[in-house]
Amino acid sequence: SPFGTGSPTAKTRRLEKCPEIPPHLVGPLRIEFSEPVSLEGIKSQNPELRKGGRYSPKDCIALQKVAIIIPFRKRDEHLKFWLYYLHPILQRQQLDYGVYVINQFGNETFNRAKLLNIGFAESLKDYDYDCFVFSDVDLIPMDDRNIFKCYNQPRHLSVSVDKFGFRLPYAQCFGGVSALSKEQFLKINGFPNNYWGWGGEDDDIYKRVIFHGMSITRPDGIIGKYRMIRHNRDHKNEPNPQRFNKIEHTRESMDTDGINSLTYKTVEIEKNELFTKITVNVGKPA
Ligand code: UDH
Ligand code: NGS
Repeated sequence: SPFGTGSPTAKTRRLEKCPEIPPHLVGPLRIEFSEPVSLEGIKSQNPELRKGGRYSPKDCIALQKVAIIIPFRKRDEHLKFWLYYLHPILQRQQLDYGVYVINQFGNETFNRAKLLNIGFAESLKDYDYDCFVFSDVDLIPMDDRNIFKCYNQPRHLSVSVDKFGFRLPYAQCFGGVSALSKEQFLKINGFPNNYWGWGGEDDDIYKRVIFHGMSITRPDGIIGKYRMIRHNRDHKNEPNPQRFNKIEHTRESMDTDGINSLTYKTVEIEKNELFTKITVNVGKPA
């Protein structure tokens, strides 16, 4: 060979796929919220991030391209803790990832599931993601073996949260943090767009998954430990009185209400150093 027989140099070596089990995971993590964290500090601790909160491992080809979607409005303190803890974890997990904060514009009633649909649609304009992890801004994993990737079935990641005494509150629980591949997400027609206010949208998503012949996977209760940042109920996210009635009708509504009926107006896209912030007008309850 004209290149000699020695080991290839860094330049000519072709990258191999990352290992199935990321080698630098540490397991249980100490998570606390007593000391505030600063964006400047997080930036200097994560020098390998690219604009918009993007990362890919430099020594191997990531197994999955993951968009992390966070529904958001006026939770900047929580977001700082999320970025502080999650960026290092996601890098140890050797993911090719991007962080998308979907910020609801204005003061109308909050709509978590619609924001998640928008995150799916907007992140795909950025990159060819194959996996979507949907995470509340106030939930931090306590073990980095809880990998933010997709599995052969939709996955629930936040299985034992401190606020529930580290137990799953109910078997069908799919709220908090969940992961669906692009294919799984499209199969269920995404998430419902018309759950305004708190509650029920996660149960609707669970039913969509089951009604499409899939099931939920979860990590065990040790690896699936989470801490929630304590907070009071937000303004304009009161419990939705219609939620019980709506989840009774998922089967009839799921094929017409979802990613195929999503409408919204993009107000602003900001590519920050630690995340991409997309401010959207989702409208208001009909
Ligand atoms: N969210 C926002 N801003 C809002 C409302 C919701 O960013 O104004 C997002 C955020 O990512 C949050 C998620 O939507 O984590 C879910 O909303 P939530 O945190 O309000 O839901 P949760 O069930 O709390 O965690 C409900 C109120 C609990 C009050 C307890 C008082 N002791
Ligand atoms: C159920 C809600 C879910 C919610 C879960 C946990 O009752 O949306 O409680 O809530 N479903 C309905 O209300 C129909 S929590 O204790 O985290 O506030 O996610």
